[in-house]
Amino acid sequence: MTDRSFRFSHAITRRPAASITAGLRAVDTGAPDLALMLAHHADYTAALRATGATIVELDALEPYPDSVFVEDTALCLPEGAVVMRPGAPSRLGEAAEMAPHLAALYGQVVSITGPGFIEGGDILVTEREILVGRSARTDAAGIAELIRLVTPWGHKVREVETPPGVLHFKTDCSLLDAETILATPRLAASGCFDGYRVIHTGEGEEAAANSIRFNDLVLAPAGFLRTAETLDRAGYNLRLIGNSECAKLDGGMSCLSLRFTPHP
Ligand code: CIR
Repeated sequence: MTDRSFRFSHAITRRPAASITAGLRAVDTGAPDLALMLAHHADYTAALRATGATIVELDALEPYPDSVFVEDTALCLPEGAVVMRPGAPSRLGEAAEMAPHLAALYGQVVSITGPGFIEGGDILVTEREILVGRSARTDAAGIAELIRLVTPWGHKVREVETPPGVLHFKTDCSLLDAETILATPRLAASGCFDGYRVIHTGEGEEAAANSIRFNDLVLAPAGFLRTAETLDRAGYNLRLIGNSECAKLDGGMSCLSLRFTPHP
């Protein structure tokens, strides 16, 4: 068993833009505080860097309010990067902005050209497969194009459902290690993780499901005590990161980075 699904040499992040106040959100819970978001973002980036990985921090991109959520722009596999085609019209252009940064680090960069749509937040890569959730942002045509692109690289894609009303598949789950997934009970109930070990988020703590395993750390949003205790007891090296401002825009730990180890 290798552990390529959570060992990373690189991550790309992008500083939040001042235009974040115009970012997309399902429910308006108030304007994000940019200064606090920048502080949380700096903690997040420092935690990734502390694992020894190279962190590429991109400048803020004002024309795209949601551009801090870089995960949605690409799928980064060891063999190459796939530039996504975001299903949110205001985010479509973010993918092209990311492409040159991936080309600087990868030998192979390919793109979803459409007509389908797909966002990185709907994609969970495990040791054995790539799970892709259909959602309001990711459709069957987008997934079909992804399958055509990554099958020649030896990857197996499984199409699953994102629970209704949930933004992205990974809003409700994350990979903790080669065999273990942190998931909300509502997503795990669908059976999509049968064959994996599943750890449930604590009662009323669905928002803790969007965490990330990055090398020896698990980065989880602060403020979810039951889930944090469970992860701690299970032996994960937990780092809690403030997420109050990104949460106002339906963002969490995974959205804030692209994580990868390009094959030489
Ligand atoms: C959006 O609605 O697209 C952003 N406000 C949040 C994106 C979060 N991304 C993610 O979960 N991968």
